[in-house]
Amino acid sequence: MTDSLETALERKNRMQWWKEAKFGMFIHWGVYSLLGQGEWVMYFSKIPVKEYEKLAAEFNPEQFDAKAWVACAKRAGMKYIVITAKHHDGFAMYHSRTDPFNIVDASPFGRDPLKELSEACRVEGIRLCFYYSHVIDWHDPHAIHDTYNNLWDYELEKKAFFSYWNHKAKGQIRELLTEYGPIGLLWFDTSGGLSKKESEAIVSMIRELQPECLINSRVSHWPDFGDYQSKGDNEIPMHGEETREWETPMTLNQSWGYSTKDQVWKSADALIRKLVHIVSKGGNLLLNVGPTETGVIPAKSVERLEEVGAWLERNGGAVYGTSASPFPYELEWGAVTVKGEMVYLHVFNHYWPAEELVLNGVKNKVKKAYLLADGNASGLPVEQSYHLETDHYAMRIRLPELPPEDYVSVVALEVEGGLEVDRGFIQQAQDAIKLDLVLSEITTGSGMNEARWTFKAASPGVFEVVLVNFKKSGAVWEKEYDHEVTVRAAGQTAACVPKEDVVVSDSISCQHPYTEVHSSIGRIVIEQPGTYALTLSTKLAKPKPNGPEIWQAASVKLRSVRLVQV
Ligand code: FHN
Repeated sequence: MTDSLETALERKNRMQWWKEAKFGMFIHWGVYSLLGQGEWVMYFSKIPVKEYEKLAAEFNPEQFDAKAWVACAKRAGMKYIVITAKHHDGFAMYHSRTDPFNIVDASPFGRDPLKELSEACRVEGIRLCFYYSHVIDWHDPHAIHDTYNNLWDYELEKKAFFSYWNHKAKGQIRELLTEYGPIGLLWFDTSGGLSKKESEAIVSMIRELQPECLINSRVSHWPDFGDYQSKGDNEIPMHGEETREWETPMTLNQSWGYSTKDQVWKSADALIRKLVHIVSKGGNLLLNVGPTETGVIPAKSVERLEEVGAWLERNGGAVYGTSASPFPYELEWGAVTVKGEMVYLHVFNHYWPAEELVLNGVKNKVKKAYLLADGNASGLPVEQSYHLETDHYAMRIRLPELPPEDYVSVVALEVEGGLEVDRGFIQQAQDAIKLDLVLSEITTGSGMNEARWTFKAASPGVFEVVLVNFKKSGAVWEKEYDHEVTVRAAGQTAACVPKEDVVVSDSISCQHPYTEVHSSIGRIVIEQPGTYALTLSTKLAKPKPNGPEIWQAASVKLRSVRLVQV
């Protein structure tokens, strides 16, 4: 890391609270909440600055209650809050002395919500963090982004970037770090076009003013700058995709800022599953709420958050402070987290098996297994075996007939010694063999690329070869898959031009604006248990891009190949 001279240990200590926290509240709130059309309304409707200023003059969120918001986050089991101190509309949601376009000077409200939040967070032990749109600013005549500028009021040629940068952006970042107590992290966004020198200047200023404050990757020029990676909006990576700490910013419906039209809410069930799924891959979830113009978090958000919090209240031991699953692939039935000698199996209730849960690949002896909901009361019978000829570890855990928890029921395993598992691509019972692109060896060629994995099949049979892709809304599938895709394994070849065969409606790792699409490529037969190589040839098998901010990613993203036993 070039942004600091601190040691690895110092950095680890600085990140510790955030690593343990796992779950934070994102808040998108501003003048735009008045219109109820999301936070980009000024840009999409080309609202002139003078008109937008009139809206600011009407913004009077009298029902805002910092204590209630912090209590809501706390009840949800969230450990930090990231609130928009200034979004792309340029309006500061605090009393800025740098620029009068702020909630105290330009609105009748006359209060500083960030001051009130900082006090409420301090009392409740929640870390307060600020979102700051450092490059896009549609109010300031001189802000320049490489794509999203206010060109309905200002001419690009007349913009003097440094006048915005040195005065407003840097001045406001300084204010946020000097007037609101200790700040957990600064969450930068949409940095398009920022030079390395500029990113470095902000990072040094932050390090000087609050050395403990974390910085997300969207400060730009990641991985040189920033403490952890913000994934794309609503993006959940594949297992092992990130080697550094990461976080998924996620919407509760499909919007960040308050929207009256958007009623596509994620259920509490989906939210809990997504949370444990993210944590099992080693990430944090930053879940958004968009308060109204009156200063209230919408009831639909609060209801869901309360359910998540109630679940975490009982099962938080399997979430907070845990580390990622050692299995390098998704598990159909749920997710795995680890803490010391404890292994937590988060079983999704709709996958609750009839009698037993089979988990292959665990090498340690399981000393004890129980349902977390029972608080260690009832031991569950466990049967473990090792099959030398296939080097295969099997484990069967007998379960009660019905899941004991709402939505996701946790089976706790106490293992002997540090957990050791077969980290290869092995076959899990009742599950497909899942080969994620990021963990393949990729050879790039002229046009066609080749991804290669080695996997272990435990039970022979016929396997459907399925390609898993995430498709962005509006993307044209045929433009990406305009060629034949070939899969070779066990001396056989399956090939075809992939079609959108199945659209998965309740995908665990895929959400708006993407949908998960499965395409059948053909079938292969595996005659014997054993280790096999699989190669996939397609233009879409691309190596992981190195670092840049990904908030407008590819229209069709190839994720993995699955071998589904038929
Ligand atoms: O343009 C913004 C958007 O309004 C929102 O703030 C999200 C949150 O991650 N960030 C940007 C797009 O990535």
